[in-house]
Amino acid sequence: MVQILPLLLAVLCSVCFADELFLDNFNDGDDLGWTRLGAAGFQVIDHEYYIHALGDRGMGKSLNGDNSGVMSTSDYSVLCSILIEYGTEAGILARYQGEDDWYYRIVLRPQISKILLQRKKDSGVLFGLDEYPFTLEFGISYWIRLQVQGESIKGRIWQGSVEDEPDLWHMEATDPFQLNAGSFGLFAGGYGKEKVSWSSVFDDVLVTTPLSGRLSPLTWGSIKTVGY
Ligand SMILES: [Ca+2]
Repeated sequence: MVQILPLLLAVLCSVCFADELFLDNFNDGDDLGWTRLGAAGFQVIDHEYYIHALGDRGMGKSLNGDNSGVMSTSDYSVLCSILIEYGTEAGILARYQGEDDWYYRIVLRPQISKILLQRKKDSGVLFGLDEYPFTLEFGISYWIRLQVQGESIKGRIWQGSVEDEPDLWHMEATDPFQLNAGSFGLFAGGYGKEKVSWSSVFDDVLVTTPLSGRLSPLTWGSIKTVGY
């Protein structure tokens, strides 16, 4: 038992660490470095990032990465806060390379009280990987995390403080169709038969190496103390 304890401590310490790769809390008042796509409005207001309709329907996404807008590694974990003011969907994505390539995304769908884990091509195809029933309210802020690690794609959502992140993954899939790093991104949109305006608000975008095991207090501290 005496010999096991140091080994156990070493293992615990190794699994509760994640390296920060990218951080933007929009407190500098702009979205410089982000690549805007879609017919949408993109504005930083009061240190938060708004992606909203210019007319109705449509969709906007904003992409970034730790190496000139592209991720330096294909294994990473994207965290941000998200609030849907109105509209039909919003979320985060990973491994985006262009409209003809697969990427992964988490979609919040308030009207059907679900969050969805999907593989998608903007040129048209969509493949559902997993889903999780979750009642979403307009005007309420949530935390979402999308993690891509090899063929493992995982996601979760929670309300409250960032420190309240559950250990449980709400959605999981094994999928081999897009293993390139690509870019991560934020998106919002308004689809459906009815023409609706839409707007979502993002903040505290933090990309780290994949989490394994318990979460690092260092991760949460960096959101609060590092000013970008
Ligand atoms: Ca902020």
